[in-house]
Amino acid sequence: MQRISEEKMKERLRVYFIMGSPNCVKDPEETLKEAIAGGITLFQFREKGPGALAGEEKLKLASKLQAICRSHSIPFLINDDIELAIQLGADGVHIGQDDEVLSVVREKMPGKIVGISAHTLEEVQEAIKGGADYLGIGPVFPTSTKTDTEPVQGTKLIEAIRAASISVPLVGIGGIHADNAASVAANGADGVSVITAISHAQSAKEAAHQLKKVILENLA
Ligand code: 3NM
Repeated sequence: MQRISEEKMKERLRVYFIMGSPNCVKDPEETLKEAIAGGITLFQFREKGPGALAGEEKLKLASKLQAICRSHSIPFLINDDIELAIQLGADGVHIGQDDEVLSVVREKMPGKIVGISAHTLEEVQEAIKGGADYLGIGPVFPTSTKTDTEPVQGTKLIEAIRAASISVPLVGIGGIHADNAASVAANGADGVSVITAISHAQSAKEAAHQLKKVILENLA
């Protein structure tokens, strides 16, 4: 099965919303619907952190969120849990450096979107070799959503990737919101991945809309 083209992937990355039930102040389904109404372009179900659902409950919420994405033609990705992604027929997965080996995941999910987090140029090269469709680069800014991150790095690695003429689709992640997203796009990211900027916003719709505006106005 053919992989998504770089060009299409980049368009999908403009406003990449990540969420699980521990991130939500409102109902997760409502939050996702609002975010979609605001213009998010990609969604990742990441059920992690204090109070995260497991087993049947996790599966149920994933199915509901997948159905919402499907009815709005927003690709639905799952964080880490490859088996769940296969079981649900998700549109793809996102993995970290410590999860399953990328090339194995790639083989398990032919034609699906496979993304990976990368923190050094070496990891970037390995990810491309292993068949990643996109990279998550972070944390760009301080974040309290994930406690085991690498050190904050601003847009340094994103700039280095583009300076090396590497065209791989990528997003910045970590502490990004509408007020600081401009520099992430201007320095070479194809979009931004956010959790709290949308999931904790008074209006998820407005937050997504503002982020999209900033990204589209500042793409390099
Ligand atoms: N990964 P928020 S930072 C899930 O640096 C995740 O790889 C990161 O949440 C990385 O938008 C992060 O609320 C959390 O800061 C992003």
